[in-house]
Amino acid sequence: MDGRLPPRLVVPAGGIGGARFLRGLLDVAPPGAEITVIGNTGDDIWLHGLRVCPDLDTVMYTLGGGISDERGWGREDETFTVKDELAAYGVEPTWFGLGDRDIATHLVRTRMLQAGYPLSAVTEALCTRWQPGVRLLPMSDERAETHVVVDDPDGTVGEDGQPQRRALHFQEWWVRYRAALPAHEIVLVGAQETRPAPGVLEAIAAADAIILPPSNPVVSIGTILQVSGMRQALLDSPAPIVGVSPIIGGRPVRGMADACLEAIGVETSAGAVGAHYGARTSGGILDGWLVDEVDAPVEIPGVTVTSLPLLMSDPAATGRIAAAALDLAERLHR
Ligand code: FO1
Repeated sequence: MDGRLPPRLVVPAGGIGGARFLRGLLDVAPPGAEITVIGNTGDDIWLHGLRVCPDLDTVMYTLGGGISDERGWGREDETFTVKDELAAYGVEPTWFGLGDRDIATHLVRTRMLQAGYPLSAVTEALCTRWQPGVRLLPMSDERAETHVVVDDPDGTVGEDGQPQRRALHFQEWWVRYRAALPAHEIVLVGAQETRPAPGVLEAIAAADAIILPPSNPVVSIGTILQVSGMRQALLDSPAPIVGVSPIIGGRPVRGMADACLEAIGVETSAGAVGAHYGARTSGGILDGWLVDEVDAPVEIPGVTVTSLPLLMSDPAATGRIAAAALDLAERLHR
């Protein structure tokens, strides 16, 4: 990173996988490194009058020490009394795990949004408490939500005898239906109205390295790339862009990225996801790509591919993966 220490790192990130990777990156980054996280907000949802931002909260809680490690989302030592009371009233939706401690975050966020603060200011305020050790920016202050087009789960059939299609909010598809309903299309509703949040473009332009963590390539990284101007800003950045495969041995490590990749016609493999992101030299966004040894060798023209164990089985393993990503970025620094 042309000797300018401490390095400025930019990490577009989704939820659980991205947050876990960031914990390792913070462990191994040179002292004083400035890490800016561009958080996915396509998963955000209005629930019971509260604005819930799952991926921003997962990064904030994970790095701030409040995450439930066994769930990977929401708070540790959590209770779901309010959720149960809402269900007792027969108030839908009942399928989303709204925790009592977590609700405080949504109340603060909702009140600030309704007072006119942009999501970026809300996120900064919430992070004052959690001190995540990174600058957490939403990808955009404008609202854009991921919806998934499926055959109506109620089995409704149209006049033409074909299953009726419906757009479900991503959370309903992901949480209620466990992404088990085949997705005909995944759409970021409102993408055209989005702009990168304040500070995002500046961070990308000033970056020494941009790291794509093993987040969901479709509904997390893919969503962030749909924010107007985001992809171009990454391409214009002088920083090398290095990605970490979220797929090991043909399977996602967590979550259901395979259901998402199937929806966009991309094979669930480290090579196919790397090729999907594409080489920056041919209009894609990658200079480097880390794959697990079980998937090696992976050839992507224009992309430097290295292999190492990619299972983030514990903080030490995650640190090694993050260090390998930084090393590759160092080697690729133009
Ligand atoms: N994921 C689930 O699988 N079940 C849940 O009930 C659930 C609740 C939840 C509440 C708050 C939050 O911030 C995240 C929550 N998640 C839940 C995870 C979330 O749906 C996904 O992590 C992201 O949206 C995808 O990365």
